[in-house]
Amino acid sequence: MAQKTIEVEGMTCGHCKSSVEGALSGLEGVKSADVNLEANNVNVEYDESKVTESSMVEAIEDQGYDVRK
Ligand SMILES: [Cu+2]
Repeated sequence: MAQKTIEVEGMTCGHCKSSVEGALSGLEGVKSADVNLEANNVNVEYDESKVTESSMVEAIEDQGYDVRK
């Protein structure tokens, strides 16, 4: 199991938090996703044999947020 903190721009409220967490949790291989609104990031625990960082980034961007790379 791998863990990563992804920096995300544009999350402002509980709705943003649940959109991003929901999108990530919906990916196969993501065990948990926890958004920190104050830090503008999301901490993910995932199985790196099942999901790549780029598909997680894509899932976040699909919700309308920018990922700081
Ligand atoms: Cu919001």
